[in-house]
Amino acid sequence: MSKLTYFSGIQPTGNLHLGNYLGAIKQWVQMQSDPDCDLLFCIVDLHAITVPQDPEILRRKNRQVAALYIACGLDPKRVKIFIQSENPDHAYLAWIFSCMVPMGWMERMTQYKDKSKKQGERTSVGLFNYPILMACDFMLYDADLVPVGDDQKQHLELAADIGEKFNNIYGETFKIAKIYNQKETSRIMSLQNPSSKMSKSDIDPSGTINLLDSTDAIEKNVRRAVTDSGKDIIYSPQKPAIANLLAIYSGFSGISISELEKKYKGVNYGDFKNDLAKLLVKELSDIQDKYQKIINKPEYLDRILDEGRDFAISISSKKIALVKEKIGLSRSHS
Ligand code: ATP
Ligand code: LTN
Repeated sequence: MSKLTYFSGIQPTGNLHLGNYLGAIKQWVQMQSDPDCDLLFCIVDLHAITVPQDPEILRRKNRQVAALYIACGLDPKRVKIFIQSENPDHAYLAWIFSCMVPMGWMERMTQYKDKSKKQGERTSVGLFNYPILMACDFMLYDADLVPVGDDQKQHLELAADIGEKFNNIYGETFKIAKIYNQKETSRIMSLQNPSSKMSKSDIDPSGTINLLDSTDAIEKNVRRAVTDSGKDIIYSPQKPAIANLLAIYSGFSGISISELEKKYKGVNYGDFKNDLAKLLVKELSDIQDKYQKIINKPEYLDRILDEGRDFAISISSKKIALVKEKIGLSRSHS
C-alpha cells in the first residue's frame, strides 16, 4: 500500500491560540506516530497578505509560527516544514486554477462573505481568491488528508470541485483530498461567547488564550470565561460554554469528556475552572520553554525551513510540469 500524504498550514498572523492548537497542530503531532504517512506543514504567508501586513512583523511571525510548530511537538526529522512563499509553485498553480473556477463557486464561500462584510471597500481580490490558493497548497503534493478545523470544510469541498473539474477536462491529474478532524476539538469557541469560534482576529482579548500567554493572562481568562445557567459540569448543547471548557480540558489532558464529567460530578464551576487553569499553565509553559530554545537558535530554524522548502519544490515542480504539459503551456511536448 502506498503511503498517505497529510498537508496543513496556518497563517503567520496574530497569535496562535488554543483553537489553532487543538483544532489543528495537536492532530498533526499525533499523526507523526503513523509510519505509513508523509507529513508536510506550511506557514501560509501568501494567505496572510490577503489583508495588509507590516513587513517586519510578517517576517517575524513566519519564524515564530515555525518555532511554535516544533515547540508543540512536530519533529523536524519526521516532517517537512516550509514557508509557502518560498515555493513559487503555489502562486503559479493558483493562477491556472483561477482561470478555470467560475465566479459563482467563489461567491458562495462563507468565510469570504463574512470577512468581506467586515472589510467593505478595502476587501482585496486576493481575499476572494484565497480558497483557490489554499486548494493549490495541498493539491500540489497529492495530499490525501488535510487536518484542519471545521471552519475550513467548505474550502476543502471547493478544492474537490476544482480537482474534479481539472481531471474531467485534462484526465486524472489531481488527488481529491479529504478533511480530517476530531469532533470535540474541531471548533473551540470564544471563552466570552460560546457561539463564535475562538479567533486570532477577535477584538476582545478575554475570549482567547494564546499559546504564548503569561500565567497571569491564562488564569485571568479562564476565571473570567462565561459559564451556563445551572451548576452541573456536563457536555451538552444546552451548556455550550461548559461544553467548550470540557473540550479544552479533554484536549490538553487526554482524559475523555465522559471521564471528566464523572470526575467533576458535584464540583462547582469555580473549582473546575481552577483545575483547568492549572492544567493550561503547565501544558503551555512546556510549549513556551521549548519555543524559547528554538527561537533563540536561528541557524537551526533556518536549516529546517531550507530543507522543507527544497523538499516541497522537489515534489511540486513535477506536478507543475505535468499541469503545463496537459494544458498546453509549453512550446512542444516534453
Ligand atoms: P482567523 O480567525 O483570524 O481567520 P484563525 O484563528 O482561524 O484566524 P488560521 O490560521 O486561519 O487562524 O487557522 C489555522 C488552523 O487552526 C486551521 O486549521 C483552522 O481550522 C484551525 N482553527 C482556527 N480557529 C479554530 C478554532 N476556534 N477551533 C478549532 N480549530 C481552529
Ligand atoms: N485557510 C486555512 C489556512 C490554510 C491551509 C492551507 C490549511 C491555507 N492553506 C492548506 C490547510 C491546508 C485556515 O486555516 N484559515
